[in-house]
Amino acid sequence: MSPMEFVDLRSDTVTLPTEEMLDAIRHAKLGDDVFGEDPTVKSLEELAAERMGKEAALLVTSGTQANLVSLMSNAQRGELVILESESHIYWYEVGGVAAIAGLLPWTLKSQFGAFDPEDVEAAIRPRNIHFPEPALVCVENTHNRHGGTIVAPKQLEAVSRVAKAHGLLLYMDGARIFNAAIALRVDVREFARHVDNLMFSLSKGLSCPVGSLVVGTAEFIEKARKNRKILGGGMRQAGIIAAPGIVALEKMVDRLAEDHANARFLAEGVSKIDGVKVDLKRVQTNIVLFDISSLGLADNQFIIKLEDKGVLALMHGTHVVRMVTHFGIEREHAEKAIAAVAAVVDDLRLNG
Ligand code: TLP
Repeated sequence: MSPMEFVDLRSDTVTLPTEEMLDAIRHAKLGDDVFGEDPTVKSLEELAAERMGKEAALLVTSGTQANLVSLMSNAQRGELVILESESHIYWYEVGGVAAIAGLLPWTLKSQFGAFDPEDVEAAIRPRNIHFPEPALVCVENTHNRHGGTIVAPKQLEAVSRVAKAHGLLLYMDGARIFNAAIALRVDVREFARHVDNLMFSLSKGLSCPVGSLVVGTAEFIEKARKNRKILGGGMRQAGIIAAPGIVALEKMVDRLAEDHANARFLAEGVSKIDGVKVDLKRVQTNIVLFDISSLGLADNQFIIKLEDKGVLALMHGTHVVRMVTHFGIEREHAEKAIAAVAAVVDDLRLNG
């Protein structure tokens, strides 16, 4: 919960560290991680690699840095990267894919985040003097802009088959991959095994203050470590970031199921309100999107009115509101959010 007793549903990034995380920070054994001497960072990286069934991992400052480091480590400047047209990398990462990694983004539409393998096949043009070299395919799981939707292991496998057949690598922005694993009740390795490398965030549903992990082969992580350094992401006593990450992997993964149950409750409640449309099929994890186009409000007007009722949310495009459940949001807060949406809609009706 944020200060002032707002029900803060803007993002799972607003989560605060648990007492156990704060204790772990206080007692972490530290060293200079640029010299490879921080034992807590090493433990977290080993744990992350083991959880994903990969050889090695690298702690980075943010999800955006994780994606950028991974793009740089998976492809050479001037090469082509296939991105999902609503992906976080394409929409929200300041164009780092082009500006810094120097890659040509080639976007494809998808069904809730899952590419049709035939579309991927068609996008990979034959080697030709006129064409950029295709290097990489990226998937996002869960998919943020589609509403926290899951790309199932089978769907990943189908894309992986096409990528492999053409000598391309497959990378997953798995910022919320543990949400996908918990929702489908499968080991997270079931997702990770179909991609060459991936990242996941500590600072979202897992409640850590800072950090993401890039995970893959030892060779890839060595390149990623160097690319992290060129981006200024080499950290010194980073054990204070890693310590809560270890707590998160051990204690905060299973509870994501509560966030999903609360998101479902919230979505069903909001879907009963006249004038608000929710696509319940998309509510698969901790994100709820609802369409308010019939209310005829411009820009942030709905969000401002919700805030007056003590609930914080974000606009997601012009007529879609996003609410995200997370640690600290209980059933009663979801109830309060439903009541607030209903009250805003009622006020609008009364005041024309
Ligand atoms: N997403 C944030 C905002 O940037 C929109 C959020 O509130 O959802 N990949 C995915 C799939 C993400 O959702 C995000 C963050 C990132 C990468 C970037 O992570 P950070 O914010 O740590 O750089």
